[in-house]
Formats: sequence, structure tokens, C-alpha cells
Amino acid sequence: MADHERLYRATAVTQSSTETVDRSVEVGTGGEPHQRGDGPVLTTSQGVPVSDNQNTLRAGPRGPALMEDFHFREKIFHFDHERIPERVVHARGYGAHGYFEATENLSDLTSAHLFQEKGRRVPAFVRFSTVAGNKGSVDLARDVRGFAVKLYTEEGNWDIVGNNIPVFFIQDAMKFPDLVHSVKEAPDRAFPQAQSAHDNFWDFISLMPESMHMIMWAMSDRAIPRSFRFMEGFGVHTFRFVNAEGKGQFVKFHWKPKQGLQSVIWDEAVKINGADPDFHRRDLWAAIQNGDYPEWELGVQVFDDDFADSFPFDVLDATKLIPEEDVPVRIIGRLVLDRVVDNFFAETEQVAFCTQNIVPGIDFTNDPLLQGRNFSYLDTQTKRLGGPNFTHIPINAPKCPFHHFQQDGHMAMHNPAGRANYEPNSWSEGGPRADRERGHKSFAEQVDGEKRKMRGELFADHYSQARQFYRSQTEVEQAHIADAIVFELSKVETPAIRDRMVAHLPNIDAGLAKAVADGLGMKSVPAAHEPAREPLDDLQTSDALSLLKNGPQSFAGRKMGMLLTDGIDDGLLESMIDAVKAVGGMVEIVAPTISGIVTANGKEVPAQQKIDGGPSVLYDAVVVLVSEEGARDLKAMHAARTFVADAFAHGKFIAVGDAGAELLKAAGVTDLDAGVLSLAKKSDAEKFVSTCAKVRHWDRLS
Ligand code: HDE
Repeated sequence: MADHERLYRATAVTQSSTETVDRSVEVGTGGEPHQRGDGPVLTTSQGVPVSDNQNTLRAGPRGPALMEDFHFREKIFHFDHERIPERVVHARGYGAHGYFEATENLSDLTSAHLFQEKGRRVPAFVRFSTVAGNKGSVDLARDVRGFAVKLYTEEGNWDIVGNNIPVFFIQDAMKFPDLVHSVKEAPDRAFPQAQSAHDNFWDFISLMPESMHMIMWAMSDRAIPRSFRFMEGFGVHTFRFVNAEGKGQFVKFHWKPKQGLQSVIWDEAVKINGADPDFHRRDLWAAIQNGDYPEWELGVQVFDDDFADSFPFDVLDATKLIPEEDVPVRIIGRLVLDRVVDNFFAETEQVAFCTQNIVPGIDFTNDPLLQGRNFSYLDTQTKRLGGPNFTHIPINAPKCPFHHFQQDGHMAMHNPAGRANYEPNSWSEGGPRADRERGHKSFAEQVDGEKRKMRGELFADHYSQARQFYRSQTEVEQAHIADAIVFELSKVETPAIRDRMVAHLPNIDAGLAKAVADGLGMKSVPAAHEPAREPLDDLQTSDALSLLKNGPQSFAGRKMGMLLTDGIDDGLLESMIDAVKAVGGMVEIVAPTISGIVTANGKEVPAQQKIDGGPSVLYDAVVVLVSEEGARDLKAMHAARTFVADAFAHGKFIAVGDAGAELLKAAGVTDLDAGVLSLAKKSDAEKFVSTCAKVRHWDRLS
């Protein structure tokens, strides 16, 4: 054996894997695939079999590499080009497949094919995201979440590119680059990443009174959701339904999670980011893989011109919402996510949502934010995906028949044969041709006005709905909003920016202004900015705006963290696991080592987390089931003490067996309350799990 061959043998390790790996690609014509014993032979992308994937072609074992090594050059070249530009906003995201089903016939409102018959189903792809952070940033940043839905209908793709908050920071698309620049890393130092707690953001916001309503939402717990599965989605803008007679009605879209609404609290968010920066994507992946498919109802608020004219705000202003008490949400469909992606890049990264993607029966309104978006998304996809043919990528291609005369361009995959590439032509028989009946028709709106850079008069009310939102929150939620503003402004280094921001708050609520000023150690609340339009004080509060009033009804889809040690009672363990599973919850075992524990009866129970890697912030509620000896060992471990101390501090429900009391004491948890339940007999398990239907023991936190 030659020297270099011996060296090769010494470095190559036999691969073993429990998963089947299929990297084969279907080829169009000819030839048997290259086979090597039990699997395919590695080839170049030109299909040439490779003899050695460990070493470059060299002149002698210690000599220079040779340029003619086409295999090496092709491999490195392709690797060098693996990345495409990340999204300028919403770079970090996670997608899944599913379906949408119409649960109503809406032919009176819209001619959209999807809604002509109850029960009509179409495939769907959804991508959730944060806005500010880069692709590799943490999941639990305080941020708005994107909720972008692509419906592959039989009359083309319909994208509802929404957020988990029903309003937005700005009223006119002209301001979007400024908003985004202010929240992203400062251009000189390139930090902070995925955060709004810094001077530039609050400098901009404090100069933009129109953002105050959105700021109330962004500082609420809506901006730190427990999971994508527990958040609402909103189309934000007012759109239009148009029926077969051409009659138009305004419409706002809402996605309502069947799971209920749930968020984490700020201290948890900060710690989750360290313990599991992928918390949200892992959650969605695991839920779908476990067959626990998340589901949302699609609701609409439909209203006419008379309502729009009588509403105290402009329905074209995306910083305003229409309370559900004024226009009830009518449920018209359901969205179920039941399949994870096969390939993250191909699907989640390459999916190209465009607000311009609408179908017959749906139309835009003159919302100045929406109109700007209709330009931006197409433009951004062309840059991101490298050319005009991104609709050829399977995730973006319509699933209905399509025919047009577009051709060529980078990476063209649809290349029709024949001579006719223009219209009208007399070559091809019958088409394709436009169809006045079936084709998309815009709502025939009368338009008239002076050509000027300007905004509608009612857009000038910046505080009324901020006040309505704040006053619609429970006390706990109001306190979290004040705490969040204090936290963020405490990271602002320039006192004048802090003052300027706090001076908006008296226009929203005097109590909020005082709480924030106190939290910042200000001697008094700064004098309020003069509002451009006097805020209304008589808007009814709305229960739909509160997270806590719309929480989950059970422990379904939520996760129990069980801290266990050797020697525990088998019956108690089993009854707890059964009780959680019976309501559709998940269990994760946390133990002193990853090998798990052995029960009193000698049963081996594997762990999913070693205690250091499984802090209680990762769970919705916790169980501490330990033996006396186990409690003694855990008492000496910082991670175990923090597990219980944090669970208690975060208002979590805790079930604790007799021996666990020692650990609680050592963790400083002595002031036990109704949220700490005893786990002494089997029936305690069910009682505990039904108590956990509530999100937390809020009394402990108020
Ligand atoms: Fe976006 N937004 N946006 N946005 N947006 C993008 O498109 C833009 C706005 C939203 O998962 C970009 O593909 C402008 C509101 C989501 O792939 C870009 C304005 C709402 C996603 C863009 C807005 C959104 C984006 C960047 C002001 C909620 C991620 C990459 C008028 C209703 C979609 C891309 C995904 C992404 C522009 C405001 C939601 C640059 C100009 C309001 C969920 O085109």
C-alpha cells in the first residue's frame, strides 16, 4: 500500500447512522445510478463518480494542490455560494406546511373560489418570524412576530403577510426604512442585535407619536410569545372583499389560535434565550412531529362605507384597529399545520411572500402602508432570490394551472416549447387569453384628489387607541407594560431621549406615565407633548385585547418539566405522566444526568435534559419528584435550586412530592401558596394538571 493510501485509511472513519440518508436526485435520462455495494456512489454535480472525497489532488504527498482538481473546485465553489441574502427584516423565521379549509360559503361577500363552498380545502405554507434580528438571532427577543400565510388556491396564490399584532408602528411606507434602521444594529458599532432596548430605536420612536399605539403592544407580553402556536395573527391592513356583482366591502383578517393565547414573562425570555435560542422553532417542529397539529381559525371583520365613515379613526390607518366589540369577528375557515419542511433552505428560506399576491374576490385598499408594501415585497424577492424566476421554485409556484408569456431570465425552469411567446398571436390554438369573467378585477373605486405628499386628517390621532389598549389590560398586564418600558428606557444612555419618550405617556394614561417615571427614578413625570389631535377618553375597553382574558383552557399542547431523581415512587411518576398526556400535554424529564433515573421499583426512565440544560423556564409548569437522598444531592446543585426558585418566581404551578420540600427550602422557596401543590397520592396528579389549565398562579406575581 502506498504511503498516501495508508494515510487516507487512517483518517477516514466508518459512518454509522440510525437515519436513512437519501441525497440522490432524480435524473432526467439514461444510465443506471452509480452504485457502490449498499448505496449510491458519490458523484460531482455533473454526475461524475468521485474516487476520493478526503484529499485534494496533489503533486506528491506533501506537494502543492493541483488546479485541475475539478472535483475540489466544484465542491468549494458551490459551498462558497450557499448563502443568499437574508431578509432585510424578518430574517429569522420558521415555516411549516398545512392546509386551509373554508368553513363558510361566502359567495355573498367575495367571488374568491376558495369561499364559494363550505369545506373547500387548499394547501398552505406559513412562516413565523421575528422582525429585527439577523438570521441567527435568538427566538425570544422582545419583538413583533411575522405571521405570513401562503394559500395555494385554485385561482392562484394568496399571501396574507401579517403579524401577531394588529397595528403597526408607522402609517406611511415612506417611513419603513427609517423605522427598520432605527431598530436594527447601529451602523457604526453593529450592535445591539435583535433588541429595541437602545438609543437609536427610542430616539426615533419618541419623535414619532404615530407609533404610540404599537408601542403599547410591543411592550406588552404579546412581544414575547410562549410559542408561535399560542399567538394570534392579523392581516393588519383593511382589505376588500369583492363579490361576483362587483360589490365591495371592507375586511380585516384575524387568525385565532385554537390553543389560546400564552406568553412568557420577561425574565423567562431573557433566560430562555440562553438556555435554548431556538425555543420557538423547536416548539413548532416538536409539536408537528408529535402529531399535535396547531390550528387557527380565520376570522373576518366585514364592514361597509357607512361604518367606515362613522368610525372615529380612518380605516386606512394601519396604526388603528377596529375593536371586536364594534365589528364582531366572524369565523370563516381553519388553518392546520401538519407537516414540517423537508429542507429548510428550499422551503422556509426561499419562500417569497408578496402582499401583491391576491386572488379574484380579494382587493387592496388605499392604506398607504399596504400600497408601499405592494412594491417592496416583489422588489425584495427579486434581490433575495436572484432574479424574476423565483415563482419557479416549488415553494413559490402556484399549485393550480398557470399559463403566461413570461420567459427566460436567470435559472428559468419553465421553458415552454413552440413559437408563440406574445399575445395576441395567431399561432397557438386558443390561448392563453385574458378572461373578463374569471380574471382578477379591481374594485371599481372612484378616485379623485389633489396630487400632494400628505395624509388623511384622522391619521393625526395618535393616542386614543394606545389608551384604549392600555386600559383594556388586566392589572398584571399593565404592570408588565410599564416594566418593559422601564427596562428598555433604562438601556437608553441619553437622558433627553428617555424624557422625550416618557412625555408621550401622560397622553395615554397618567398611571402608566407615573409608573414609568418612578421606575426610571425621575423626580417627576415630564410635561406631556401637545397632541396633534386631542385623544378621545370615552373609548370602551375591549376584552379581546387582553392576553390573559384569552388564555388556554387546558394544558393541551403545553409542556410539563419533571425534575426526577433515583428512588422515586413508580405510581406517582406514572400517574403524573398519564395525567399530562390525558389532556394532550407533553412531558420532559429533567434529571441529574442525561442517562435518566431508576425508580424505587428499578424501572429505568431516560431523561431528555440534564438539570443544567433543562432550566424551568423551558416549561409551562413543573413537577419536583425526588427521593430523600435525591433531594440532598440536588440541594447542593445550583442548577437544581434555580430550577425551583425560578419556577416559583415566574408564577409557575409546582407539584412537589414530600421529599422535594427540602429542595424548595434550600432554594429559598418558603412562602408556599396555592400555586404549589402536594404530590403525595395518585389522585393529586390529575388535580395538579387541571390547575395548570391556567397559565400561571398570577396572585404570586401581582
Ligand atoms: Fe414587511 N417586509 N414591510 N411588514 N413583512 C418584509 O419582505 C415592508 C409590514 C412582514 O416570512 C420584506 O420577504 C414594508 C407590515 C412579514 O418571509 C420587505 C413595510 C407587516 C414579513 C418588507 C412593511 C409586515 C415581512 C423583507 C412598510 C404586517 C416576512 C423580506 C410599508 C402586516 C415574510 C421580505 C416572510 C417581510 C417590506 C411593513 C409583515 C422588505 C416596506 C405592516 C410577516 O419586503
